[in-house]
Amino acid sequence: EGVTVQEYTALKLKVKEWPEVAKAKLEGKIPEGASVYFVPATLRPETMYGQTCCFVGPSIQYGIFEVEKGKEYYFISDRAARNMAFQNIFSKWGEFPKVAELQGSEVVGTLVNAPLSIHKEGVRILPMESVKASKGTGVVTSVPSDSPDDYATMMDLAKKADYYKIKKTWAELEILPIIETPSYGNLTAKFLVESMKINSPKDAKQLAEAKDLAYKEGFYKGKMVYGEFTGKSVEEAKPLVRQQLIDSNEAFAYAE
Ligand code: A2H
Repeated sequence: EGVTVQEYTALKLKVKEWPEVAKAKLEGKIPEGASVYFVPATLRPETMYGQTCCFVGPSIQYGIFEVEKGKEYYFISDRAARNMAFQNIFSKWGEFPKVAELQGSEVVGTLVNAPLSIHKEGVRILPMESVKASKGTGVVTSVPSDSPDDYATMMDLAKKADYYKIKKTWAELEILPIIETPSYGNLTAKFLVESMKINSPKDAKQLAEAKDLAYKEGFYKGKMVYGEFTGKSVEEAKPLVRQQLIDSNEAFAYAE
């Protein structure tokens, strides 16, 4: 790990409906009327309009932590909960009460509301093998227009839906153009994955290269083509969208 601090935007995706496995395990553990949120950490808040699902690592162990008793609960890794407890995110400094433990595979299929996403009906929690337990919250929201990892994973999930035990339609939501770039058009991740002939989310080396290209082009040359900040550069829009999400209590700052 480096010495620089990563300033993430932690987004709050509210649970609308648990799958049966999770529902059974959570019986009696979350008070009636409380809200549970999946909390992905992102570096690209300006792309949140295009969220199509949210990833967890299928074999990672997660917790549901009590942020405000009876009211607000977060689904994140233990490591992230500990970090958040020292960033004034929980009600008591240094404390992060865990009310339930779940493995990623047990929450696949959960329906959540993704703030700003055009998919107002909600998006699904889906599995991604490359999610690292040691980074962010262990939860990653998926924006296949601008993240090559997300794009490659969504394609694979749709192709092998039975193998992943998901409904194919969960991985086939519309991919929204959000950012126009001079070199890669308005679906940067799709363009790079296709032109670099990346066939699988396991092509780690090529995906790392695509991620680097996408990030640089998007940040330094990208222009918004969707949302309230259409016409602004990505550099300008990024802090504006972030602040808007924080002000509406749909996100908070998280650093590590
Ligand atoms: B980004 P950095 Cl549109 N495991 O958000 C794997 N990847 C993780 C993760 C984890 N535990 N936690 C966060 N991430 C992803 C959006 C996005 C992201 C776009 C384009 C690029 C991009 C939508 N996914 O990231 O290593 C999250 O995906 C490429 C840099 O801390 C987060 O931002 O620099 C980013 O990686 C954080 O990566």
